[in-house]
Amino acid sequence: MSFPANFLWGGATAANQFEGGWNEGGRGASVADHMTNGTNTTPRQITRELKDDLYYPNHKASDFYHHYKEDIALMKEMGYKVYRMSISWSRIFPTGTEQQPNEEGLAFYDAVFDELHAAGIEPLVTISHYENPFYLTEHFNGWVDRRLIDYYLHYCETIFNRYKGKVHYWLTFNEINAGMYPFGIYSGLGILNEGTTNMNDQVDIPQQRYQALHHQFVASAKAVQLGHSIDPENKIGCMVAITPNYAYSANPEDQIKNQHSWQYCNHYCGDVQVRGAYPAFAKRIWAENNVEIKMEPGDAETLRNGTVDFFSFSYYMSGCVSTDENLLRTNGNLFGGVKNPYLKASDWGWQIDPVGLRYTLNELYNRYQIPLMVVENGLGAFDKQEADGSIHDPYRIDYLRAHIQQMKKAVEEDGVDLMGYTPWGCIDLVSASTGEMAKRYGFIYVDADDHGNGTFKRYKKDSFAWYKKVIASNGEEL
Ligand code: BGP
Repeated sequence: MSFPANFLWGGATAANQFEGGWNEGGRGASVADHMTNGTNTTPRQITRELKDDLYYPNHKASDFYHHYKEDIALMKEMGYKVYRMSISWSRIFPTGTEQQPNEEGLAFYDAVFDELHAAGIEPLVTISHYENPFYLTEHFNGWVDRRLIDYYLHYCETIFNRYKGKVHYWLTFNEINAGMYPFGIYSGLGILNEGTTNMNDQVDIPQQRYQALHHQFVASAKAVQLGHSIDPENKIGCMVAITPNYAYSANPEDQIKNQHSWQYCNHYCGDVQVRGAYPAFAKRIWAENNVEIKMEPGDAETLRNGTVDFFSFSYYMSGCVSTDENLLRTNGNLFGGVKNPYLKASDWGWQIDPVGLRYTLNELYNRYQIPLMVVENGLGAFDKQEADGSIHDPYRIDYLRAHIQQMKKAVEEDGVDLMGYTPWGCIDLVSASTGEMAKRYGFIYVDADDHGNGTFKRYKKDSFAWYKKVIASNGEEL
């Protein structure tokens, strides 16, 4: 017994970080188009107006817009069964508010899906991956405004109808729990308050944020119902960024703090989307943050009737929680925490923990008992291209191998129902948190630097042949 025969091996990207062509084919600007490049120590700036002397890396990104045929051919060569990608909302509705969709945008994704199917690859589409049309931020302050539910549903209806039969797997919102953190515009909420100038230090109003998240829950639940009614074959999932936290010590105060961190970081959103109602502990979180959610009549019923078919999540690292304020801290995906003395970290300070993935799979499966999918995982690292064009990335192979081994234990020994695995940034792309190209995740190297210089040519890294072997052996040869 190993991975099921129909296990969905593949890779993942998002339009805003990968696609480029930001002002081509009638596309409108997205929130990501208003963020400059940064580094691990210099935050990305957010500018309402685009400035000539600043560089906005998501504009060209990895230029999938002009390279999709060769990129899909490379995915086929690796043996992908699935490709997780997102549709750029502003390519379909440039401001997000139009009645009529942009036909050129729709046609682009038709071409991509046709190319994928010809290659035997099933698309898995994230409907909203940190890329609201910027207009919705400027004029509505993003999801704070309840009207976004209808704009989003009109977008969903358009793509569900158009791609019926071509797309069967959908995710409503990427890392929906990013909205639990003061990330405003960087999360899918698209909130940009006066006074915010950079990504790491945004003007945060918790009341707005929790209300905006509620609107996304309602929108997601309605989208699930709509998607099922348009095509009963559709499988629609949620997507949560999971960081399993450990208590630093056996001190019960550390343990309870850790339990609360799980509820806050990992379960608040998933519980609503899988179980169809806010969990009991939500009351404590609202009280602690001094917020009150305004629910409209019918919202509770909508949430109840729009639960997801499967649970997908990103997993990069684990965290550590302590009541001792003096312990060393470290960075992380969405948020950092206490440094765990048992783990090594990536060059960006994210603590590498393959066993944490098995732990997570067990926690989630025991909690929800619906199929799971790991739709992001990987190592952001500096890669060096040799004079002959090759890229030797044994560190990436080690990282992925160790995580797949733990997934395997979760499936084989613990009985977890796992649908598939799509490592993040399978072809190099722009980092969401830092805007760098230098933070690379791919099996395929893209010749571009942090300032958009380069040929954008694709090169296979050593991990390319390794992953091809993994897929061909269904995870037996690691
Ligand atoms: C997740 C996002 C992705 C992706 C990834 C890696 O939070 O869903 O969009 O970027 O993290 O993060 P980064 O690009 O910051 O290394």
